[in-house]
Amino acid sequence: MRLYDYVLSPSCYKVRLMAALAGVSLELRPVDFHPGAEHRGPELLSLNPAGSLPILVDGDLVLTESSAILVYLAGKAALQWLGRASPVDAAREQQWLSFSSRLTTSLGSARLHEMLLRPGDIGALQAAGIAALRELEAGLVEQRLQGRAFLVANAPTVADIACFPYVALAPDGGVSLDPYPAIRLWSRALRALPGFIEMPGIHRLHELKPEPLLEPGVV
Ligand SMILES: N[C@@H](CCC(=O)N[C@@H](CS)C(=O)NCC(=O)O)C(=O)O
Repeated sequence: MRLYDYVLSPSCYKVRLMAALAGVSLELRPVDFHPGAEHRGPELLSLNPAGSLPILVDGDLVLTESSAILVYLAGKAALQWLGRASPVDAAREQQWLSFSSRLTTSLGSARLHEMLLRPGDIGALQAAGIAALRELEAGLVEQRLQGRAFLVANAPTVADIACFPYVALAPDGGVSLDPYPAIRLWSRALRALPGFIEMPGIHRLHELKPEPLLEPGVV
């Protein structure tokens, strides 16, 4: 499988991370995203008219959209990463996969604004990012109260991988992760998974802070 990849793209990192966790080996095809904008050139637009990365090619199959690629990798190599134990789990997985695109358009756009000087209303992007983080924090607190350490179940699913990178990189866009202890514990749990790989440039300071106080009996 070939991944059209940009090393500092959180969306590409989702795919690299899922592949590493699922034990799938990828052939990486580096794309000159910045400054070359190769993803908007004729070769890559013929694969993905939306002009975005990642793109996965597996034989004749061309897949775009990171969430779809995560589902494909899990379906091929790691079915336990699909939250399909019940209709509720399947629906929750879809809910968080959809939610992950809000992280991309808020925290991801704030990051591009701050790091690559992309135009945009940084205040509005940060506010949207903070709203999304609060929603994620509330969801994770609710899960912990039910004894679950991840977004769908007590084991990670593609939904966790879809949400993790843009959250972990929020400080690049000027959004602090300090107010979110449940996000901190969730990030740590993901980082502790066998096969976890880092993304260059991802911030770890948030996760190195002291343990938050938790209610007794909560995981
Ligand atoms: N919905 C897409 C969004 C991916 C995305 O935003 N990718 C960024 C790189 S991290 C991109 O290609 N942006 C195009 C651009 O900024 O020109 C997905 O999840 O695959």
